[in-house]
Amino acid sequence: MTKKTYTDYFFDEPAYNTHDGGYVPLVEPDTSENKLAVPELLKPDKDTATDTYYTVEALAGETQVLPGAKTKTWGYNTSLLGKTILFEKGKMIHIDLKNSLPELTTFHWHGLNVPGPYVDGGCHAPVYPGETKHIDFKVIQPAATLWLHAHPCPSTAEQVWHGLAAPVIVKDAEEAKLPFPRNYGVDDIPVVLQDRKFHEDNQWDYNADYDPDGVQGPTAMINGTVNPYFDVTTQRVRLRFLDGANRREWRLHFSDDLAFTQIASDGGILPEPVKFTHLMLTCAERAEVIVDFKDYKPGSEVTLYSDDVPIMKFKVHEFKPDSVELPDHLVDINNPEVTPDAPIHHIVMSGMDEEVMMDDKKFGMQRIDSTQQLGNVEYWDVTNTNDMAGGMVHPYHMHGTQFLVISRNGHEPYPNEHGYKDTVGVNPGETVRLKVWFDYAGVFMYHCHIIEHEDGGMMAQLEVIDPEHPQTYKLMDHHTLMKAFAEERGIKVEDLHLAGMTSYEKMNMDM
Ligand SMILES: [Cu+2]
Repeated sequence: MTKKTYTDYFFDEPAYNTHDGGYVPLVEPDTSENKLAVPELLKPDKDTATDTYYTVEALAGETQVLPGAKTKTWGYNTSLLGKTILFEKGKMIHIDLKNSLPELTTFHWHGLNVPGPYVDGGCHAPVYPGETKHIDFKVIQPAATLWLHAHPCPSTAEQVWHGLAAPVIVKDAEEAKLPFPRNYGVDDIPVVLQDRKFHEDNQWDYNADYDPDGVQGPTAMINGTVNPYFDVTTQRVRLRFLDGANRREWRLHFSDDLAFTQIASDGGILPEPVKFTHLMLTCAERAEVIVDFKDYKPGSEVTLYSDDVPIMKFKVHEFKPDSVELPDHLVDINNPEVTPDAPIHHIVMSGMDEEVMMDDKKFGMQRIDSTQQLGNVEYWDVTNTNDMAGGMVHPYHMHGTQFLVISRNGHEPYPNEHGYKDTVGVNPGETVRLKVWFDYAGVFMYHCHIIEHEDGGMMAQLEVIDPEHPQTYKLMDHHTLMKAFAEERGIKVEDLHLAGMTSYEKMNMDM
């Protein structure tokens, strides 16, 4: 495989979140170590050669995260985060979306190529408390690590903070032929990176910690586990990293500068594996990596850090030697020609705090900001104009597509950006050119994935139009949404406080 080992994070150092005035540094927790929780696989209600049926239930519960009082948490089919949901390419999937929470939520399939806006599960697909909605779709994309999270703007950030985020794994025949570890829970695990602040009685308090540039906490929480360790029982371990934090960037590296190999990005397997010692993930990005423990003896420990703070340990046990080498070339990437005469989309992310905007506007639920014809392949030039105090990296995400990163300010993308992505970190002063196409018509959102920025209005939506089958969509409106939240809480709309709305109020704008 490729010989070069990269040693940097690629992103612009002056824009790291550590330079943000409101940055909350990670602190090593002073609790005893805990075995890493590996989410169980969600059991299908029924599974045939062609169809899989699931019930995904959003529920409120309590979780023993720290010693002492349990933390009030939300999750999918479990009290915190969610069971891992498996999809097989080519199959029809049927899901009952059940909301057992005290308030409305949506079920957004981040990274999944499905029709918008209802199956996609953005803000236009509310499921009210006590209600069950049903979706059906076909899995048409390659093997990848995706995720499910709540998306009821402007309360997405608070619901994700409560715990509504679950790993989703897509499998296919091509991935199955590659020499990757894939024994789930043993040598292939999701690693959901989040951070929280624990208040009195080990509770989370979103409003107390609110920051319009993104809520952070000093304690790293990996798969819902604080101070975790994982037992390594095979020479190679595949980690499916997901930055599931509201705001935090993770700058990952191992003790001894142990090199590791990225094999997949957000939307699937990379064309070539990329070896490095350091990896930065911005919010919502995924990276599948293989770590080779061949140089470690049983009894030794390997530590994973973010910046200088240890966040997870790997305890090495006896394992069978493994001489598998990754091939230089993993998969072919479909890189279609741009449609002649297609327009180039220009997207500008600007501002910080309550002033965040996309194209000088805040998100409007009923406004379509852009259109693209189904079947067209078009360039999207995404600019981050934010240069206040070094600026910040905005992770730009599009629903309903896996795009290709073509260039950064006219230069080659980073070495690990040659595969499909749905989220890309854009540095201050940078324009990232994307090549974008859609498999389905519909209304899809695009936004910064610092979740407080998206709730605060750094978000817009496009309609993908199939001229042969024109459709109209019932889009959620702000009044209906606020009324529903107020009713669920038994209060008047005037008394309703949703953190994200403060950004609109301060700028005298409507959603
Ligand atoms: Cu942002």
